[in-house]
Amino acid sequence: VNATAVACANIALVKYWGKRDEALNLPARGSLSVTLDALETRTTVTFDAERPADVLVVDGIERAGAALARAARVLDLLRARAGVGAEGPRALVTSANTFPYGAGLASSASGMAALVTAGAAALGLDLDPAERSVLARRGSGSAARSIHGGFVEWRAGERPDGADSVGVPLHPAAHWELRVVVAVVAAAGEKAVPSTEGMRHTAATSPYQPAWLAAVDTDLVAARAALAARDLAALGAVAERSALRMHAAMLAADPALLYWRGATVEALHTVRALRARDGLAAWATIDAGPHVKVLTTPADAPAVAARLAAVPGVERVVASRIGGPARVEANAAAERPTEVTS
Ligand code: 2P0
Repeated sequence: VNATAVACANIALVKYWGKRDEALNLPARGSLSVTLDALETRTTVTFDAERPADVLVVDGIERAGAALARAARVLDLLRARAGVGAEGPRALVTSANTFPYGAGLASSASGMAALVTAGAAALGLDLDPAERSVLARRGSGSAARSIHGGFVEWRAGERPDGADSVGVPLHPAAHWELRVVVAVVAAAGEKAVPSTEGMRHTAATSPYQPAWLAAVDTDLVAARAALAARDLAALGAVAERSALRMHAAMLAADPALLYWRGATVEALHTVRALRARDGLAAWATIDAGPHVKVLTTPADAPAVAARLAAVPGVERVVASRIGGPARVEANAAAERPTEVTS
């Protein structure tokens, strides 16, 4: 009883930063993302009645603590959904990323989406994408969006049980050929504050959090319209201001939450110069880490990538297409997961 699934990371153009319910991962507002084809997680889930506890192996390293707890929480929900209950079989989860894990590149989104998709298949559950989105959300909020491909909105929902807090596909990847250039910034080995903790801290101490949240619904309306009209200047402007307002709220927390490095700021200046001086399509967004992601066109992507690669402190650049939905891999049964000892 095993299955393998692949899911892509996503990058929010209208950001999620704040919860109305932490236990259920219900967001204070909606958010809107693009799926990134180049940032992918492949996960195999193997249920085994003989296994005493769930085990999580990511990129060849056995993980404990918060990462294992999150995976086990989602596996518990899947076991309950399958009717095998608390005494059901434990799982070996082996996961591999095509990009750095836990570095502010949305590995939790693709990881949880792949885990839910593979876990459901391994248990013989036929769950529709909305149901998988709700389960993935319980593992990590942004994972609700990684179930779908293309352009996705995570509706905040209204129900206290979170059944309507779900990722909704707005447009498939084919709707609009865009590129996202990811500038990976060296973080000097410093461990970033995890998003869950960062959101809690911002909500508790930042006087700007209410102003940040008040702006989100307007941005969602503008982003939906820009997407439908394929108006990149409008979409880029929304994305850049959403990211910077979110970071303004973080910076106003006490003590301040500062995810940026020097290269982050230099990359922002570069993006502005690419637009103003060179007339290229380039709009920046930044998540809970130092990396800068730039929304651009296929034609401008090479120039944007070259200029970002030349920014001191940028380690490398990855240009991504818009990705597809989380999916089960056909010949999963033939694969044998590797046992890892810690
Ligand atoms: C986003 N981020 O919309 C925002 C912008 C980071 C900055 O969603 O606590 O790992 O598991 O729900 O999903 C990252 O937060 O946090 C995130 P939890 P998650 O992409």
